[in-house]
Parts: sequence; C-alpha cells; structure tokens
Amino acid sequence: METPNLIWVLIFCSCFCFNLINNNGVEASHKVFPEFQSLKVSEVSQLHRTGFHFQPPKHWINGPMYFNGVYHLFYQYNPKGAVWGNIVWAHSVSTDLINWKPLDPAIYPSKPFDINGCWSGSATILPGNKPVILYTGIDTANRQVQNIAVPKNLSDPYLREWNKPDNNPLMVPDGLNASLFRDPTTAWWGKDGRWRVLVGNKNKNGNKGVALLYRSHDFMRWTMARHPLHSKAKTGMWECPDFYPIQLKGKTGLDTSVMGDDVKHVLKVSLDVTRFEYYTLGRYFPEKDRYVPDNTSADDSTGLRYDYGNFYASKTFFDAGKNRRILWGWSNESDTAKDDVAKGWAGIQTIPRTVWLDKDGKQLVQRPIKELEKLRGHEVHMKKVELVKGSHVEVKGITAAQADIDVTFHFSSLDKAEPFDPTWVDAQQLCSQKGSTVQGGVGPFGLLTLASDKLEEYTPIFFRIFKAHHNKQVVLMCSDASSSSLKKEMYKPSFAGFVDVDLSEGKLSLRSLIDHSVVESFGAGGKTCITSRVYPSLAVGADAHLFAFNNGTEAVRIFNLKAWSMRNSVAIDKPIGSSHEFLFTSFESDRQNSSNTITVMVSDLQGSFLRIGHNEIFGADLDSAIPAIKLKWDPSYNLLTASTSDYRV
Ligand SMILES: *[C@@H]1O[C@H](CO)[C@@H](O)[C@H](O)[C@H]1NC(C)=O
Ligand SMILES: *[C@@H]1O[C@H](CO)[C@@H](O)[C@H](O)[C@H]1NC(C)=O
Ligand SMILES: *[C@@H]1O[C@H](CO)[C@@H](O)[C@H](O)[C@H]1NC(C)=O
Ligand SMILES: *[C@@H]1O[C@H](CO)[C@@H](O)[C@H](O)[C@H]1NC(C)=O
Ligand SMILES: *[C@@H]1O[C@H](CO)[C@@H](O)[C@H](O)[C@H]1NC(C)=O
Ligand SMILES: *[C@H]1O[C@@H](CO)[C@H](O)[C@@H](O)[C@@H]1NC(C)=O
Repeated sequence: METPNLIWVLIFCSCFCFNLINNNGVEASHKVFPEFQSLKVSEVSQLHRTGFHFQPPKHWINGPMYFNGVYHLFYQYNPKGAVWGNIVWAHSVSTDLINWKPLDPAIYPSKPFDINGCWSGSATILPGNKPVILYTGIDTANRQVQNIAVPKNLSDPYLREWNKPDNNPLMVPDGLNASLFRDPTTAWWGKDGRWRVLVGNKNKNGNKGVALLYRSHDFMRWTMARHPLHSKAKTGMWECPDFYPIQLKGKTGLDTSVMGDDVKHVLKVSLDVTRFEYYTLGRYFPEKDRYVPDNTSADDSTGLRYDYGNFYASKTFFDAGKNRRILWGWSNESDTAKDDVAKGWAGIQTIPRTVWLDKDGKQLVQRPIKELEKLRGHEVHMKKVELVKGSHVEVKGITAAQADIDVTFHFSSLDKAEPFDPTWVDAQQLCSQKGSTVQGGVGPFGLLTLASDKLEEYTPIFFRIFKAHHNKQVVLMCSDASSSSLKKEMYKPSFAGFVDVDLSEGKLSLRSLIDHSVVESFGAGGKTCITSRVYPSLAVGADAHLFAFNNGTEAVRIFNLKAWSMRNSVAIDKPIGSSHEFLFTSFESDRQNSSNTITVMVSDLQGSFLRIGHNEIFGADLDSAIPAIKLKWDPSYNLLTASTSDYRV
C-alpha cells in the first residue's frame, strides 16, 4: 500500500474565523470568500481568547441540529470583522459537541429573498430523515421574510451545501411591520397532519411581544393562524422564540413534536428591549393551538431565566443520538466594540447544556454536557477544609485560567442568616449592594475565580443565605464582575439570581467553568446558572489563581472539592488527499509534562475512536499566531504523529 502524503492542520483556539486559514498559507480543502476577508491571523489577540468554548468571531445561534451521527452548529457570523453586519449562516460540525470542524458558510445572501441578510432560524428533521432549515431573509425591499433551505446532497455527511428553492419566501409580513418579523422556530407536527412554527413579532398596540403561529400541510405553503400561540403585553419584540416539550419526570429529552399528559411545554423568548431572556413552563392545548403558562412561572421580564448573566438568543435541540435536549446560548463580549476590533473576535457560545424539568415541576435544571469531561486534565481534591469568617484558601495545582471546578459547601446552622427584606425582588441589585466584601451571617461564601495574587482582581461566584418570614430561607447566588479587572470602561455587572433549593442537609453545590474571559457557573446542581464575561489584566494565564472563601460569621466547610485543568478543544481540517475520511481529532496534552507529549484522538465517520499517542516533533510553524499542529499519518505503523510549536492552556 502506498503511503499517502498527509498533512493535517489544527488550530488550537477552537474554531476561529476559518476563511482566514488560507490567508496564512496553510492548505485547506474549502473555497474562500476573498471579499469577506478582514484581519490577518497574526492580528488576532489571544490574551482573553477561550480555550474550550466554541468561539466564532461573532453572533448568535441558528438551529443547532443532530443528523446521522453528526452535530451541526449554524451560527450568525460576520465574515468581514468583529462587529455586527454582513450576516451569513456559518457552519461547523462535530461528533462530540466539543471539538468542531469548520466548514464554509451554509447559507449566504444570494437571492432576492435574502440578498440583504440571512438572519436566524431553525432546523427541523422531516419524516424520511430529511433536514430542512427555515431562516429569516432580508429581501430586496429590506423586509424580513421567512425562507426555506434544503441540503443539496443528503449523502454528504457534513451537509455542506444548501439549496434555496424558488418558491421562497414562504412567509411574508402582510399586515405586519416588516422590521418585526423574524426567527422561525423548529417546527412541530400535529395529529391533524399539519406542521406548525412560531415566528417572533411585536404588536404595535401595548408593546406586545408575540409568537406568531403558522401552519402547513407540506412545509412549503404556510398560513398564519388567526391567534398567536402566545403573546404578552409590555414585553416588546420577541426574538428567537423556542418552544418544546419536556418530560414531567426524568432527564430524557423529547422530540419537538411529542405531546401528551406526561409532558409540559417550555416557551422561551429573547427580549430585544432588555437583552435578557425569560422562559415559562406551561401547558400546550393542541386542539386550540394555545399555550398557557403555569401560575408558578412569571410571564414577563421578571420571569425565570436559563442564565442570569451574559446569555442571549439561545436555542435548544433534541439530540436523537443520546435522547437529551440540549440548550445553547450566545454570550457576547463585555468590553468595548473598540476592544473587540482590536482583539479581532467577539462572541462565544456557552458550553452546551442538557436541560430537564426539576422535580418540583416549577423550573428547569441544567448541566454541562458530559462530553466536556473529556477535556479534563490534571485533577486536584480538597475535603473537609474549614473556612472561617474572612478567610480564603487557594486551590493549587491546576491551570486556574482554564479549569472546571465542582465544589460542595457545608454549614451546620442557618441561625446566623441575615433577615430578608421582602422588597428585595431584584437579585442583581441586591448582589451589587451585598457583594463578596460585605460581611454577612451565612455567606457570602464561594469561589474567587480569575483572581490575581494579591486580589487586586477577582470574579467572585458566591452564595448568601437570608432568613425570610415563617423560617423560610432565601438563597442569593452572585457572579460579580465589578472587581474582575483593573481596566475601566467596560460592562462589569453584578449578575445574580435567587436559588430555589432545599437546605435541610446544610449543603450547597457550585460548578464553575473558567475559560480566560468567561466564567460559567451552575449553582445547586444547575438550578441557577450565571455566565460572566471578564477581562482581567493581572489574573491572566499562569498568573490567575483560584480561591475558596467565606466572609460570613457562620463557619463554612469545603465538604468536597474537585478541580481540573482543562485542555483546549480543537478544530481540525480534513486530511488532504486521504483515503481515510476522518471527521476530527482532539488533543490531549499535559501542561505539566515538559516533554510536550501529545495524544491524538481520531474519530472516523462511524464515531469510533482511535487513540494514538506519539510525540515526534517535526516542522512546527513557529511564525503562526495560532500555533499550527502538523500531523503525519503512517499507515504501515497505523500511526499518526503530531507536532506543535506552542501549547496554550
Ligand atoms: C454526494 O455526497 C457523496 C458523499 O460525500 C458523494 O460521494 C457524491 O458524489 C455526492 N453527490 C453529488 C451529486 O455531489
Ligand atoms: C416598524 O418597526 C420599526 C422597528 O421597531 C419601527 O422603527 C417602525 O417605526 C415601525 N413601523 C411602523 C409603520 O410602525
Ligand atoms: C395554580 O394552578 C394550580 C393548578 O394548576 C392550582 O391548584 C392553584 O390553586 C393555582 N394557584 C394560584 C395561586 O392560582
Ligand atoms: C471579606 O470582608 C472584608 C471586610 O469587608 C474584606 O476586606 C475582604 O476583602 C473580604 N474577603 C473577600 C475574599 O472578599
Ligand atoms: C510525560 O508523558 C509521557 C508519555 O505519557 C510519560 O512517559 C512521562 O513520564 C511524562 N512526564 C512527566 C514529567 O509527567
Ligand atoms: C452584551 O454587551 C453588553 C455590553 O456592551 C451590553 O450591555 C448587553 O446588552 C449585550 N447583550 C446582548 C444580549 O446584546
């Protein structure tokens, strides 16, 4: 057998603007859009760039989907720079939702019905395993219209190319404001044989947010229903609506068309006015096509949020491969647009999260997908460490700027909890008054993430417990960016949410994912989640520290703490001239290991993993700002060798 001449190129920072790869003189197998090119790779700042988050240069999520063993992420992307504009549907694929392979944009302006922009939308898998996309196009008259796109070649495992049939647009804003008509949902199928989708809208009267309902027998001819599925006065434009069923019991996800007595429905909307989202749990009445929120869900901007931090334009999809519903959000930058242009990138996706209904039926619970744990490296443990008032204890031995922490705190009594004032309804305002340095009774206690040595900078994630009437407790969770950076002129909110949790065992858990400029936290097993974007100037790279702290009178113990250094996720290009059709690789490398041994994981199209370890260094590209990895496949030894000039953790 002849040895194929194979060179693979990997990019360590996950999924950077892929049309720039060619710019760097590196071979790639896709065509470029030269008119869309802006920055050179060497102009991209790495300082606050994330290591394991999916990080396109800009914008929000379009219908993620699972099809024939491959996850597809379509996202709103400006190929010309780190500001909003020129929006296309960029496209990446993955077998594990962590390591991504960038492809060419799937949908870009080309027809009268989308010539001025291809905005958000959703994917639906039709019977016969046929995926389709509905998306908002900006037409020649600058109207928002809804279009369909279908894959050109269903045998292409990546579904690279999409056709836009000539019967587009499918939905036009007749009788509606053509600037307030966008973001079609994944469709669901009713027993009457008709498909249904929602489109976000605002009604002139009463500033009412509206989820318009459309129905169709054939997915091509759509009629607007006389009533919206749901609407709510004084909430403003509803962007990116998401509507799906959820099981009353258990963590298993459901296909979007499932209905019945043992499910509830979730309706989430993104509020253009506040730039935050909220969701309600409720009941869907298919015969009337109406959705009625439960009386436990506030149906306005004070309602439940997936995430009380930088989190917007989220979408869920049903992962038919693993029977779970996965939630994904877009987390924008908190520094200035000027900084974004200087960095050369803006916007990340949060780590995909599994969502299910809490046992009490009143809220959702979220957990980072299990696959993330593949990136865990060196692990440290702490147990039964006492944190007296005013103390902080360092969690040593991991890369604190890129880490995963799972901790459970224990306290023996709630007697010292401060009284709760019932007028404190705004958690974020309460957190800005009662930050980590304001001493309390039970709490504040938690973690100081991305902290500098002398605590000039730190992002505290913490709990504070209050005593309300009738001996009830109120738990506040904060992710406070106000002390995160010495740099001024940026958005440093004291994000916070209340946690509806049972404290009878005297325990509270906290999981935080730290990745250079993002801290994603899951309180009380995922009941309250908060994502903060922060840009320390001292607490960067190896100078970042992690502490556990307590500033309350009641002593708190670290009952159990596990923390891991996290490896980078990687994007990989296809092997060139290969007879093997590999989908991806992921890398494992140990920062502590000075020999810079790299383990390569290769996944073939069937999703089976081939694990190869080797460290033969050859021809690393030292000049590249993004460290290039070169791999060589040697079929006679069944070996893949990898080399790199640099490894950033
Ligand atoms: C469709 O994709 C398959 C798999 O990549 C390929 O073999 C085939 O040639 C493609 N067909 C067309 C018409 O492009
Ligand atoms: C339509 O909506 C846009 C965006 O909110 C607004 O600026 C415009 O005035 C509206 N047009 C009409 C006719 O109401
Ligand atoms: C809320 O709805 C439930 C039934 O769904 C009912 O039992 C309860 O009384 C309602 N509560 C309020 C405050 O209306
Ligand atoms: C604890 O409170 C004291 C007094 O307000 C403050 O100086 C210190 O910074 C606080 N510790 C932490 C870790 O926030
Ligand atoms: C580095 O990794 C190699 C291969 O796994 C191993 O043999 C070696 O002992 C490691 N070195 C250190 C310092 O851990
Ligand atoms: C993210 O950026 C901050 C700082 O510029 C804004 O205040 C937020 O409104 C914005 N969030 C969204 C969802 O756009």
